Amino acid sequence: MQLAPSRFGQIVTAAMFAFAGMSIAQALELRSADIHPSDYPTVKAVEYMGDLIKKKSDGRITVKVFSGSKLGSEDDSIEQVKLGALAMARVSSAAMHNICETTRVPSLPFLFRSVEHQHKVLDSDIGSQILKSCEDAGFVGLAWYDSGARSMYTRNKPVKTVADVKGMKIRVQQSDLSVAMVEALGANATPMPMGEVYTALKTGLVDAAENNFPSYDSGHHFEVAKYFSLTEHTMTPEILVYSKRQWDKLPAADQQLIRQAAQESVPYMRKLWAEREEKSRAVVEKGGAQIVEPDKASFQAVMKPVYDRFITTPQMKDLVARIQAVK
Ligand code: GTR
Repeated sequence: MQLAPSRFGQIVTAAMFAFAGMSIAQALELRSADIHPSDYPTVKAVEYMGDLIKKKSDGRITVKVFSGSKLGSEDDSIEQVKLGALAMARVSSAAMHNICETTRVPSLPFLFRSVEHQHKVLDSDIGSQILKSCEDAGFVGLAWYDSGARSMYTRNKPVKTVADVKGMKIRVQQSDLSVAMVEALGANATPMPMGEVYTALKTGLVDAAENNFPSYDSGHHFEVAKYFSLTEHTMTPEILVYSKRQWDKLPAADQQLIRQAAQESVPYMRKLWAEREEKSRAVVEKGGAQIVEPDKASFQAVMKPVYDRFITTPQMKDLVARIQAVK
């Protein structure tokens, strides 16, 4: 009898695990999605987590990262995670804003005073509470990753104060909070996936976008929007989410192992992130980007309506107060 190669592979795998005293049901490949290219810190961090998981499980559990939007936009991969078709997705927490509303809190404009402040908050029970809050929506939050601060970049003129963005069409992430932030600035928000931003800027569909240096670099946005104004208006972190549907089928020991590996990938990711921010800034400057130091206070001054509109429940108010109190 001739066996198809894939069937043959399954049998060999089964035999190997049977030999090692495990049942075939325990061999597990976790698929994870990321829109960023393979050299981006988020992708590297999830791969690193995969190495840890493989080691800790003696090769039984592996992770495969599908980078570069191979599995679609962030919204697409979140949908697949929710359905249980995909184990994990590393997305911007902005992609979770409309699904799990507490994730809006760390994206609030000018909430964090510094990277250190953000790390302290996300490493504390405040960070864990927000991760946990996504379970009702079908997502197990495994880790927060760095994403620095997002700043505004424009095609035609440098942005020095908030008055300069009035009436501009600005691309934002697909989140109501991101839309509201840009509207508070007196501009028009155009939500779209990251994969469409380069063309939107190039063709003039939008006048501006906003992101951190690594994404401004890796998406080649600096080639079509050369004025990068350090508004640093939000520090939306990255988030790693696991499908609750798949999670609930895992033995408790495997859940523990995966959680631990995710946490252990955080310091590694932070190191990669800090290096990449510096490197990307140098790349874009060399590529002709002009870095502008704007009047940040003028941006901060108009953001109160965003807090008023989104921080409505006692739980959200409490989270904001606790974050502000972290020294
Ligand atoms: C990046 C983030 C991506 C994506 C992108 C965007 O900073 O890492 O996950 O959300 O921003 O603006 O769409």
